[in-house]
Amino acid sequence: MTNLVPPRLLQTCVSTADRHMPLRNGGPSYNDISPGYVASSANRWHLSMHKCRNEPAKATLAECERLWLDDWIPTFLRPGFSRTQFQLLRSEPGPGGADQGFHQDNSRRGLTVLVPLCDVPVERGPTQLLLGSHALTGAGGGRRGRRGAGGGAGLVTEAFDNLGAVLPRASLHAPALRKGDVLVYDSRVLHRGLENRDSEARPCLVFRYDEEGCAPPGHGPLSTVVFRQIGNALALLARL
Ligand SMILES: O=C(O)CCC(=O)C(=O)O
Repeated sequence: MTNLVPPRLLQTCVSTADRHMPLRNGGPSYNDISPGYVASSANRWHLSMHKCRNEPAKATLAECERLWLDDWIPTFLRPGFSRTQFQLLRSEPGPGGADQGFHQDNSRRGLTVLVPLCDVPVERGPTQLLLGSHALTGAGGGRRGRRGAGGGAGLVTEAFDNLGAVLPRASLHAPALRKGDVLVYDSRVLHRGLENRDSEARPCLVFRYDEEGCAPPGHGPLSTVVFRQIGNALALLARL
């Protein structure tokens, strides 16, 4: 959605986030500033706001949430859903950077809401989405059945069963975003953060919502590897 976050609220979010992580390059290391940053891979840093004890900071950042939480998240998710993730994510440019691996945020229905705290042109490594791939899993909806439980072989079988239907429809998109835009996607959509080839970092807020009984990510080591490869294959075919 374009231009959803009003400039004043966005500016408050930016300055609050800036106190927890430097939004520009060249600052001291994250752990000097805010213990709790976790590097998920080279040049990608996450700070869970669920663990952050600074309540005013959390409240300010969560103010954004009112823009989507009451009105339309309930039109997609069943009652009883909850926010399961709230984090600051920063992907940096520089040596060692690479595209993230394709993954689902949850193998069952959920929503991911990403709020860029800066403009994200293509060279700054936006989120790349394989549209249509949500149909690989969770088509029956609801809690995990036996097949989807634990993210093991059952989930892989489910994905392969659905691959024939997904293949002709899958398409690859990495939309450039403007500060103030909000990117929302079904948590089952295979996606990844692209390498940041710019000179500036890409900071964003990530909010995730999941239905009751569908705790994320619903994947284990086996399905994580298989789904990454399915993503690579679908992306390759989508480019043809
Ligand atoms: O970097 C992005 O845009 C996507 C982030 C993501 O999917 C993740 O960290 O799990």
